[in-house]
Amino acid sequence: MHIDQEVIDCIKNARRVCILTGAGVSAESGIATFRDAQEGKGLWSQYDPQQLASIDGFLKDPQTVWQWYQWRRDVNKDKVPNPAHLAIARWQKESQQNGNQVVSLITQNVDGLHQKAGSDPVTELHGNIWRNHCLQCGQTHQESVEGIENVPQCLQCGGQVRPSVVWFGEALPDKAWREAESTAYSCDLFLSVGTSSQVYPAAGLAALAKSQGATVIEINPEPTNSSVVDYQIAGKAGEVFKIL
Ligand code: BJW
Ligand code: ZN
Repeated sequence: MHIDQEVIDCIKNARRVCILTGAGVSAESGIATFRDAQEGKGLWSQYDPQQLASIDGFLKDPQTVWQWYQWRRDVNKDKVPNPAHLAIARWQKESQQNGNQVVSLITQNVDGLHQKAGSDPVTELHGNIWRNHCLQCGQTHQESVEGIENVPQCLQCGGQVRPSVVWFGEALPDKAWREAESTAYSCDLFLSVGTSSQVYPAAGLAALAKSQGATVIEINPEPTNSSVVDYQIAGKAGEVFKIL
């Protein structure tokens, strides 16, 4: 794989880098992307993920949605970070140590693999699949839910326990969204990695960065052709980050 020197220079010379990752960054760890799921691959292919991952879907049929998340947790629990997660974590750490760049990481992923790779901090826009809370009172559910097939009840109020992810029709966590907006607003390089850029408001961050003069680079084997992208690197994240 070849990457233009101009693009490499742009990455090396940036002062404030904002990285936004999506499901594609975890594809090489063996975690199916949302697009894959929609195209009907895997055990739950008869269900529409857009419906399962929605507040309406949970209210209508909490048991099915809960079981889908239990299945995904089971499939994902032994997955490990790939070279892209590791390279981003190393880049972040090195930049913190020598202070030449500020590298901020925002992820739409709920799988926790950036943290497993050692990235810190990580701004989680869509929550985390390994946590649960009560739909009714918001109380964090601390007990292990491994192997639990029925929607657990909140110990505090008896409400339904749900995964702490952000569903369609729900607002993003306030703090995470504010961090994301301010880093996108003030970066000079915005790196969009492994996202189809179809889900808002995350998909609007690149345009926000661009409006403030940042260069936008996209890493995706299937470029999105977004009009805000200045440079496309058409490759798998793990392979691209091995070169950068
Ligand atoms: C590789 C690779 C490799 C493959 N290397 N790349 C019209 C306009 C604007 C907004 C809306 C609208 N209509 C409706 C909305 C709102 C809605 C929305 O955006 N809908 C769109 C579908 C249009 N958004 C919301 O509801 C959000 N909330 C909101 O707007 O709040 C305000 C509000 C409140 C109340 C009422 C109304 C509004 C919430 C969005 C929450 C998204 N949640 C999910 C589920 C998380 C939990 C779970 O996992 O179950 O988040 S949906 C799903 O999509 C998940 C992802 O984080 C997110 C983004 O997907 P991503 O990461 O881009 O993955 P894919 O699969 O789409 O793409 C993978 C890419 O990787 C592909 O391009 C591949 O080519 C690439 N790839 N291998 C690099 N090796
Ligand atoms: Zn409760």
